[in-house]
Amino acid sequence: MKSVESYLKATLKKKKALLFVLIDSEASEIKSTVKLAKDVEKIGAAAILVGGSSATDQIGMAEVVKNLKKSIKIPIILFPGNVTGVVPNADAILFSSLLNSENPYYISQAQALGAPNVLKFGLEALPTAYIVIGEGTSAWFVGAVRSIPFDKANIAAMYSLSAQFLGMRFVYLEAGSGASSHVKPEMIRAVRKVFKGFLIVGGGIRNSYTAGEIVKAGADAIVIGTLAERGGSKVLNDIIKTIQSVKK
Ligand code: 1GP
Repeated sequence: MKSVESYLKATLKKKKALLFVLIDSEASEIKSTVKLAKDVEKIGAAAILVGGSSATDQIGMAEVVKNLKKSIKIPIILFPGNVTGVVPNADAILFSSLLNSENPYYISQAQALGAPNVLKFGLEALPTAYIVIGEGTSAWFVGAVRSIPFDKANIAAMYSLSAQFLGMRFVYLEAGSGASSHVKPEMIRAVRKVFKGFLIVGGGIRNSYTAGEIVKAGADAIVIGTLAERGGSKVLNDIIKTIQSVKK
């Protein structure tokens, strides 16, 4: 694999939209985690994200990533909620700044503390603006987020434009894992108008209709965690089919 970023771009060109499956390394045993990753690779997921805002067991996460690496070919991309989310053997990391945090630790300090290990472990850094929408989720709470209301599309667009001007090549619009509401198509459309890079949308996506609407609005990749963990492989199958047949 040349680089994860070029793989993602090339795969996006071919498939029109990508599915990333989020694995919480603390949610289940290694055996079932590996099985889940193999299953979603088979149905066409483009990458596995490992991490989340409340995954803090670095040793456990390193073990999960090591085992995943032996079992699947699609890239393993770290999705850290803190410096503890930087572990060896993954292919890349969403090197993210939580742009709408009220705590500078999540905007630039954790990044500074984590950067030496990103280098040491040879992880490809994908510069990402992480923007949290809505309230009440772990990402919102842990990240000390000043959340953007779901209906304030223009504010999300402003943050995304600033991400572009800051040179970030990825934006991740996050409603939060298990969120009762997903990011609305109107907001995605507003962001898509101004942000030219790779647009990831996740949180609260539970069916193929929603996934299709999110991709139609301009998302390049959607992230599914909770549904995959609960074993929704038929729904995941439908989601992949739907997002890859959507006309943007
Ligand atoms: C959370 O966007 C991801 O970081 C996935 O969310 O668990 O709601 O699918 P769900």
